[in-house]
Amino acid sequence: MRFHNFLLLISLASTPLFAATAYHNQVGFPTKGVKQLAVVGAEGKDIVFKDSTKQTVLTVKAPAAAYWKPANENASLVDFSEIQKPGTYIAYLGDSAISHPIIISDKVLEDVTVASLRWFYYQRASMELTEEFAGIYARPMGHPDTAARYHSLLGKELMATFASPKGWYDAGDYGKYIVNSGISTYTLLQLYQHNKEYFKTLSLNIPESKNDVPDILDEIRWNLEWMLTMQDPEDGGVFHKLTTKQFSGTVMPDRDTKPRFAIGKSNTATWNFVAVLALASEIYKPYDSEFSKKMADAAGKAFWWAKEHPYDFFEQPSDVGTGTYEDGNAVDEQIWASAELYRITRNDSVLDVMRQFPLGKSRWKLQGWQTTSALAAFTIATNPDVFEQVDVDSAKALILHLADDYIKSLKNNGYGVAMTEGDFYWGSNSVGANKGIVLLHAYILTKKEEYLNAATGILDYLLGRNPLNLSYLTGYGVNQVFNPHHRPSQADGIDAPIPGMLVGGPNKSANDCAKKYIDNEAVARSYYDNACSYATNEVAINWNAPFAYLAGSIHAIISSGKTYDLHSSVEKFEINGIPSGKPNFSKNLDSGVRMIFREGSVQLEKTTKTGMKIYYNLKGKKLN
Ligand code: 9MR
Repeated sequence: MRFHNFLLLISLASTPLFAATAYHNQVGFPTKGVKQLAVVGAEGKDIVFKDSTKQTVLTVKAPAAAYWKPANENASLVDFSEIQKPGTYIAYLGDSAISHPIIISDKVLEDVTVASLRWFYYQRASMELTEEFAGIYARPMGHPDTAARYHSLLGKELMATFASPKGWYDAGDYGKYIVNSGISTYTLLQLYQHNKEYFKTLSLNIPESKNDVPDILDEIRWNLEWMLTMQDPEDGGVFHKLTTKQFSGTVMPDRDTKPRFAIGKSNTATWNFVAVLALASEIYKPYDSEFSKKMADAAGKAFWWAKEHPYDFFEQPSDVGTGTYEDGNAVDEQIWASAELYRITRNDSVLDVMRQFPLGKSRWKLQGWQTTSALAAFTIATNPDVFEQVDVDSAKALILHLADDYIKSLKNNGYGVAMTEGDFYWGSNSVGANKGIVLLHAYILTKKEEYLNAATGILDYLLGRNPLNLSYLTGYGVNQVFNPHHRPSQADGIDAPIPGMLVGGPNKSANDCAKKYIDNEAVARSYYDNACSYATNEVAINWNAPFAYLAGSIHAIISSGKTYDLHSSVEKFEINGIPSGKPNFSKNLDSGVRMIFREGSVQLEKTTKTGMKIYYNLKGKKLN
């Protein structure tokens, strides 16, 4: 009889009666800091945490299950922050192990920070990756870009060439795009700026590791040097991108040898260039004053061009098929660029340009390659000694409004992830990571733990606390993504993809081979781990950068207990030739405007929310 009961118990343990699944960060948790997992099917039951010797270290009653719409599921958020001893643990429900190994260690977040930053090295154009730094992923140099051409619409001499080497490949493709590399570079510069002490000594094991400059700055410089080559010396405007005319096949970088062209010169690229180089010039000054001055001067020159060309939006030429990074609204870039340039120059006419469009409610948007007001807000709010109170107040309002909105979305959210259904578009993982940055900025401004904890929840989501039970970072986690859309990883003949890449993630509108996986009821499941899915499984520098910020800042904050000093002094630069006056830019035309040829003249076309088209002449006078 006894024997019989024992068998019954064993069989029960493997029946659905006890079946529950715990979703959690599969890479690990720092010893301090909040630790949570989401359990489906365990409401009110005891979750028992055992260490590697099977000793129970903590028992937590799973709280009432709560719904999280993107997963279309009820889950209980179980907090085990009390465990603060490094080690490996397993969560049990009854006799069943319901988690992956739960790792508690002060190294784990540093590991993923380093991996996600090292990926930028793997993305370097114009450089051979040697075994010493790239290991099995060593490869020949690709894209020297020493004789790039100008697309015919730029109106340059037909056979003219220019040198545009270095920079990072944008994503799974080999293009280099100013707008996107700009925000990526900026995010990494901020990561350094906000956690200087930590990053000063962090080694990335890259070719420049032995010099006296922090490795993260050496890596960022690779892209800054490329960005500088994209400024047209004739007028200071910045080319939009440098790519082949069409995407290459799935080949290694050195096999993509078609001519590369500077394509378009745009206001968004130029403002973006100003913002990034202004911040960079301050950060690099202690290490290389000449390089720093070069960047500050380039930013000043570009500012002048952008101001004079408010309507020069990028338009994809008909013979080009590479990424567009198209944006019919450059107002947010104008605010961002002026805030950065004002910060280092204190030039009043730059301040005027910044204030032309206030950071009012219509600009309370999450940052991304197309929306940059929040970047301006970060800078203004965190530099109260540079900007006036009225500007600081509206910048703070922007950040705290966004952050509080994300906190609100955590109420009755069983996964504890501050993401909503609307976030699951192309690159949703970066939407999460960028929300994490906003939350960390709110933390810098207020020191309220709930912001830091919410940011940690998003990091946990990316590393496994999601309904697919998947770590979205290549090379990390028990159950990790394996087949990203990334040409080198697809073409190198090595099974495992290059480590440290964050894939785009679930996308409810994916229109590629992932289409059959779209789950309209549970959008966070709309994902396909297959290289054919660029819309859910590509990688990109503007997704890795916010991931690195999130993991790196959380690690630095938790391990040092310190955050960015709001009153650190700012270097002041003298830049010649910044003209006074605001851009000739009508307020009415602030969004969705493009330049077209119509009825025999160049006109501006604005599409209203209802789809109606309104036409203006170049001075902003309404024509219909
Ligand atoms: O990240 C971009 C996403 O926001 C757009 O919806 C998408 C379609 O235009 O393009 C993404 O960017 C891609 C770029 O155009 C080319 N390189 C790969 C980028 C990531 O997929």
